[in-house]
Amino acid sequence: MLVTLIFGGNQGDRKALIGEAITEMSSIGKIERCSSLYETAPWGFESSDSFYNQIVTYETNLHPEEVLDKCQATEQKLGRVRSGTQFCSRTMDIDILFCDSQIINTPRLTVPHPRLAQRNFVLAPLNEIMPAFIHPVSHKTIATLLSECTDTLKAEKKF
Ligand code: A4P
Ligand code: MG
Repeated sequence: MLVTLIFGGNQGDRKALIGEAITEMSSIGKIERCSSLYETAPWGFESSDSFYNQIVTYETNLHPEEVLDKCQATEQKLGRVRSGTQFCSRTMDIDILFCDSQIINTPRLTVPHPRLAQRNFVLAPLNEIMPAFIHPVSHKTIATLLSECTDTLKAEKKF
């Protein structure tokens, strides 16, 4: 299965933490593609600390819920503190965007990620590495979703 992950954080050494998380997650399988690192203002909440985000695809033999377990263990390892509020500052958030073209709705997992089409910080790096990929629910390409996205926060390519 090709799993697409987004890494993000707005606290601590953002670039180093994302690098560590990407390496840690390579225990699930081989890295296939990697976007640039993007900087974006916080989406959905107020903070002066901007986010870095990066998207990586891995070829893995694990099941989606096992990938989620590894994402959550890696967040913990890199100092994530769960505050209980939905959109908040954090050292590391790892979300699953896609698992091949599967549609998953379980108590723990919604794939494709339900808010990805509303966010430039997801669509800009996705468009860099897989513009022609077809979203399995909306049946639109990433390039189309980006062109239709009304998010006003600019995702700036940094590295
Ligand atoms: N969960 C369900 N589906 C998934 C999935 N596809 N991937 C469940 C990962 N987790 C999934 O997540 C809460 C629960 O979602 C998990 O227990 C898991 O079972 P969480 O990581 O504990 O909480 P969260 O990340 O704070 O919440 P959520 O709803 O994932 O927030 P978002 O939507 O990820 O938003 N602005 C910028 N610029 N960049 C960012 O990266 N991130 C957020 C977080 C807000 N604003 C941002 C950014
Ligand atoms: Mg999350």
